[in-house]
Amino acid sequence: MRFDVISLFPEMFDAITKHGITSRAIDKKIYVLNVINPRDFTQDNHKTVDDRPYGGGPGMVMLAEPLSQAINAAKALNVDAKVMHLSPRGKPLTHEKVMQLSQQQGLILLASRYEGVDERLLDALVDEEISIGDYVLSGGELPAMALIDAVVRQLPGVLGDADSAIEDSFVNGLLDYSHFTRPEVLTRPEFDENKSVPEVLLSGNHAKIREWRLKQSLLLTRAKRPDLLAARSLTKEEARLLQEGIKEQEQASLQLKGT
Ligand code: 4FM
Repeated sequence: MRFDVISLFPEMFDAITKHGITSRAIDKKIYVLNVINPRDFTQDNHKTVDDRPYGGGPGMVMLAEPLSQAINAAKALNVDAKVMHLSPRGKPLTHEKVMQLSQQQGLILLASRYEGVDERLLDALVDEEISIGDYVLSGGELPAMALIDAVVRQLPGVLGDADSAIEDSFVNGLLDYSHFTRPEVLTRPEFDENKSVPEVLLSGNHAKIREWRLKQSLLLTRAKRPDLLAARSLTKEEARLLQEGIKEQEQASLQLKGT
């Protein structure tokens, strides 16, 4: 897959090209990331990329001219790619949308800055607007990187077995179960010594461990993201484990209250 990103801050993308899974995937030639700087397409001595808004008001607006040239350069390198603008006014980025984008040969991502972009540029050259959430950031670079990271994780050969399993747990509409590692007892005062690692995880009984984890996932999702549970139907096993888990939690809380 090929990403061409339009950004005034190309170095920011080192965060994903130089670190972790997204860096490894470049080494494995699973995807290519190229950043195009609209400042390189300016003609004036000051390399101007923005100007004051018509009608007045605070802040600056990105000029259509350098942006259109940058996008056209990206289109020459990434034929047939859709141009996506990262913006709070866009459609929410969801797991489903990420899966859909991961089927594309290439994407062109416009990461804008300042208070906005000349609307005529958006009308002429942007195919789709995407938002990563209902809050305002200082630019589209972090949203573009969030999108690239989420999409690259879905490309064949990127995730090892371990990471794939974590992914599966959210894909199935439930939160991941809780994890524990060594040592078996934590002794610093900030840790509750009575909260030991669940026995079943030390048992080596893999059928029981699987059941415990599924029950944990169901209980955690009910407690932290009831909306996810409401949007999903349960298998017979899941319904049984959830009911068992709720009863166990009720018993435990009664014990604590000393009844
Ligand atoms: C976007 C700043 C456009 C300036 C932004 C301009 C955002 C989000 C976001 C900041 N993008 N989801 N939330 N961008 O806040 O996608 Cl002109």
